[in-house]
Amino acid sequence: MVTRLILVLGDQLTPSLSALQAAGKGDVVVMAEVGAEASYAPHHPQKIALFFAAMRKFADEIRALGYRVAYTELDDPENTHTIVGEIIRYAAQYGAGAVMCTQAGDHRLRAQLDACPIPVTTLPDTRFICTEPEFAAWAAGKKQLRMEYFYREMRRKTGLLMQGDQPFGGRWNFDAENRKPAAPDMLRPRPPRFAPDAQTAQVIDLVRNRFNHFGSLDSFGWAVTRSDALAALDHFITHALPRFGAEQDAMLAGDPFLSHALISPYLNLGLLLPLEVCQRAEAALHTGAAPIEAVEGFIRQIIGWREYMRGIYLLHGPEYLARNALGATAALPAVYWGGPSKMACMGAAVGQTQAHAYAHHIQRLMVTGNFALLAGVAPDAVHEWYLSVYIDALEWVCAPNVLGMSQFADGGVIASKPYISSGAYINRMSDYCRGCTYDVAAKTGERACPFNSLYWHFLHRHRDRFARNARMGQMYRVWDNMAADHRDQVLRDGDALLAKLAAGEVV
Ligand code: FAD
Ligand code: DLZ
Ligand code: SF4
Repeated sequence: MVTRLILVLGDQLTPSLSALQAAGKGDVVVMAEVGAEASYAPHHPQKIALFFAAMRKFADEIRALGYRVAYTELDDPENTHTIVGEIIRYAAQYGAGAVMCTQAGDHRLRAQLDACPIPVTTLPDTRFICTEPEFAAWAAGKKQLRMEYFYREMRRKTGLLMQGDQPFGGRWNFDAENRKPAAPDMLRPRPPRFAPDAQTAQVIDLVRNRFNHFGSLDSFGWAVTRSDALAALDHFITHALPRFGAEQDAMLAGDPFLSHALISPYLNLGLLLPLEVCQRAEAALHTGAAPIEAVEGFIRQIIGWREYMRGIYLLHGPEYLARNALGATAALPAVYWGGPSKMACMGAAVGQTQAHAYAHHIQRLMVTGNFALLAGVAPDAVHEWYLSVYIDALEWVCAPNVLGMSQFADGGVIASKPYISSGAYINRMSDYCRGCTYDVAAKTGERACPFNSLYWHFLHRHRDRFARNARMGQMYRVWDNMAADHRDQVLRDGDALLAKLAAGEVV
């Protein structure tokens, strides 16, 4: 029988992966740590360490299941440092004439595999709930796509939180009960930290020596096996899920994690599967361990937002990455890479990102994302930053979140209006402003919170695009009713802030 190579990528660490299920006797599984994947963006060192450590553990796990595995370590002298290079090398070594793999998540890698001189057969990635053709069929002919309706389809498809054909509890969405502002009693027991074993410690040393990227390795405590990822999930369901909904938008300077699950890297690497995660959350509802608003909110993030983002990314193809609907061109301010800042919220969000490769959704959307959008930063630079610094960042999920949801660069495919706010929102949802050099209540002047003037400056400079948006008309009416000299001062302050940022001055 002709030997085939079964390529397993770093985010395909699932024993039930379609390519592994289709492998036959004699086939060789190829896994490779390569420079090209570790540096197509300047990934946070914790992210590289997580991928390599989890890949090594997974290779051991499937060897124990009986697979033949050819594994390339990063510092293997024969390493060609690209995925296709490693396919060619192992094909020669094993006399293989064909490759099979589960379809890669990113357009980037799909294109490379399409151009591989050895034919690559791809199988669908069945770990997702919605298939690529199913999403395309759902989207076809619709003028406007909305996540909420897609989510209902996924509820029907999975049977999650359903009673017959009706939503459990009589409603599809319990968001009205969620989103409480920050309060000191939201501090929760820290999420579990998995002390690196000798093999993972070796990977951490390798990454420390080889990659000089933004981010610290010191706090590395991510699960690198499925069993530890399941323990992390159990910890979340027991200790944090009951409070998840109410606290999901809150931000506290003293707690980077609050009631968040910290499972996105495990889902994205394939250590956990979306359906099993949701089923465990649903079980907590039925045993009375968590309320409906928490469980529904959590399940919506996974079978709703996560699947929807993937669907949009695949539907729009690689051209989506170049979108820049608002024509933003500014450079990313140095604060994003750890430079000094007088803004307490930016300092906190970037600081915890550097320390843990993690920030939760509202920090990403309403602090760092909001600031980049108001400052007119080029969306590809914003995307590169998010793709680099977060532990869970893969292009298929990062690009629609950054370019679509956060930066409105897709012109409204994902968000019906831009996610922008003045300092008042951040003040309401966090305790950051108390420790800030700026005054969140001041609208103009040197000490005024930068979000305040930049918010109105953004609305003013994009008036033609947004004034007729039904969800934004009220804000334009508020602006138009302000005294003309106040508006002029706000715009002058906004100009001055943008000029300072352009000159690389600390804001
Ligand atoms: P929780 O808040 O506990 O949520 C539970 C799960 O829901 C997450 O683990 C995640 O799998 C899923 N989820 C929630 N919201 C989203 C969403 N918008 N898109 C996809 N999945 C979602 N998520 C990534 O996985 N990778 C990224 O690169 C990424 N980049 C983002 C960039 C921006 C600008 C924004 C606003 C959001 C981004 N997200 C990304 C979505 C979200 O912020 C993270 O999934 C979440 O913070 C992960 O932490 P958690 O596991 O504690 O999540
Ligand atoms: C993110 C990542 C990193 C850092 N390194 C590797 C690697 O060395 N080898 C590998 O197979 N995968 C890695 N990955 C995950 C890939 O980037 C991911 O599979 C693609 O982006 C999905 O298309
Ligand atoms: Fe951020 Fe403004 Fe609050 Fe300072 S005052 S923490 S800049 S929102």
